[in-house]
Amino acid sequence: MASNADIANAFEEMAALLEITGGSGFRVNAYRRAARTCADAPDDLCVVAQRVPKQLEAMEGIGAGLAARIAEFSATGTMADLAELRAAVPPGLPELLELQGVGPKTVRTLWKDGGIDSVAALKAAIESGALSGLPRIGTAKSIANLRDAVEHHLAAAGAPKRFRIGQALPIGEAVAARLREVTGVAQVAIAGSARRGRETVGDLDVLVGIREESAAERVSESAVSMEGVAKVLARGPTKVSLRLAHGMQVDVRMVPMPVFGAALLYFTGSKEHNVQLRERAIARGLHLNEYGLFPDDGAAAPQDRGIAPVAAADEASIYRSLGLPLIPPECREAHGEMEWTEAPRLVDVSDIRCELHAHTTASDGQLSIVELAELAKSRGFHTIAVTDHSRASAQANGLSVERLLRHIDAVRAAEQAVGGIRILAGSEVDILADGHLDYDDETLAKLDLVVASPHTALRQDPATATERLLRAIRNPFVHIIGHPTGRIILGREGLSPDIRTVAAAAAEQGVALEINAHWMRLDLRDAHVRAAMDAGAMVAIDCDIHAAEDADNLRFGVMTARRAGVTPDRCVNCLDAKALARWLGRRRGSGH
Ligand code: DGT
Ligand code: CA
Ligand code: CA
Ligand code: ZN
Repeated sequence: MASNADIANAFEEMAALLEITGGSGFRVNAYRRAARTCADAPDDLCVVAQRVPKQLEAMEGIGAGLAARIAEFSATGTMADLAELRAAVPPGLPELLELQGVGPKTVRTLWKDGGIDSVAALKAAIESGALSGLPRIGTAKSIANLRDAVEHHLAAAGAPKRFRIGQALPIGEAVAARLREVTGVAQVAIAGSARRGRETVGDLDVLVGIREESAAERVSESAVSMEGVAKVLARGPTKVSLRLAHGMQVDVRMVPMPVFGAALLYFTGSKEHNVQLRERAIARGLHLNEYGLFPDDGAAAPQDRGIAPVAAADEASIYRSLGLPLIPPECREAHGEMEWTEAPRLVDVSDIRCELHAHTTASDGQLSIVELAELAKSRGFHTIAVTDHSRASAQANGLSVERLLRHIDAVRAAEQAVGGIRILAGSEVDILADGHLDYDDETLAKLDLVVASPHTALRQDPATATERLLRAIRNPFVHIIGHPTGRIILGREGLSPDIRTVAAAAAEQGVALEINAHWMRLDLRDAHVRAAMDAGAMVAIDCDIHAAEDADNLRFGVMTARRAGVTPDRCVNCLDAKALARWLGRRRGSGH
């Protein structure tokens, strides 16, 4: 599925191609504005295009025509206009735009004045010195920049494409469910980076435990005949590799049940974790491979020489034989887990007892307050916070102070009407570029809960971003910093604050840092959460609910938390109702 960044890139390329070919400045600007709007859109535009296409037109600078192109792109992965524009220039020309620091003006000069129509032609021209006569770009400095850009581009060209966990894992689960139905299959598990809960997945690894050898062929047949298989990359007696229509690769491996644990351990990785495990085995006179943990007799492939394994059927017994607790897959990243004497009691989805970041139809959500509360009740939550956007988020229909005050009344009324769940009147208030909040303190004081989030000016330098977040953390009315960096996975970098400084301030002020559970965000990311844990800060794992299905993203936030060693006592969503009320009140200097 296309990301917002993909859509933005398509518009950006259209603008650039128009500019190169001398198209109308008005259209160039329109496409460029659309690109910016799409890149900054908080929602997944493909999802919006499928669900409520009309909503696209509510975005800044997006009229019916551009909305139709977004819909076309999300359905087909391309735009007819873009294809037409590409066809109008030499085939190698658009690639020049991918070079760092090379815009349409430069490409036009290269093409019209230098006859350069591809990256290869540019490389040759740089090497032969043919560029030095050209206007504007013929200077030594500019040529050196171009040389760097070409080198970087050629190096990156071989890098494989990755997918976000929220797209990959459901596909893996569908594959696993199908293979589970095959006769002779005893167990199916997802392995690899998807099991470890990485934010992106290179390919899916699915492990199938079979009861008898004859089942392997049936598994392989079932796999290759799945809907959505674009290509069978490899098919052997124990392994099938497939490419799915949207480009994702799936590796399916069939193993006999007695070695399922060893295979699962091996194919879960990470590679670095496996290396450390094998070294540990050697130090103990053992030999670890994907068939089991064996006594080490100095020779290879013990499984082929009739040597009985010390452990092989399940992961726990292998870890135990290596003197380790069962290490949760999320923690198998060679981040010190070999030192563990016991496994920490990591936060789990079932520990989460409230949602503290959710939107209603008052701003850009799809649910009413009552619907949101019912959803939270169905999850067994004791509390749901209504945190619609503040006024600066105009594109998300953020609330003026007057609307906010009326909204608080509506929340109180809904709490009475629904019953059985605490509904907090909150706000997701914008952290403005300089760290000031979008509502004044007097207004914030009226709220039960304040989530403060950066939404704009996400390209600030690290020092400014750090100061910005610190100022928000020090505001006495703030409880949670929402998606602190504003990054979009595989989309935009977001802020790069000094996370240690931010985490230390959060710990000192009693402010929680959010792990936004949406798989496009996962913000804080795992490394940042680790910093938060080291600093003694609390985290909030929230779904930032805009639509009912967003609540299902909780597991991605929890996986990210587990990767960083978060225990339930460090997550505000694990507090019971009373403790949560105390925590919220403490920031305001009251017992609540
Ligand atoms: P990915 O697919 O790039 O998101 O990352 P992984 O971790 O899923 O990597 P992948 O699919 O190449 O391999 C799956 C697991 O299999 C990996 O985590 C560890 C194991 N594995 C694969 N190749 C090797 C290897 O050459 N050496 C070791 N020790 N383990 C390997
Ligand atoms: Ca993989
Ligand atoms: Ca793989
Ligand atoms: Zn939000």
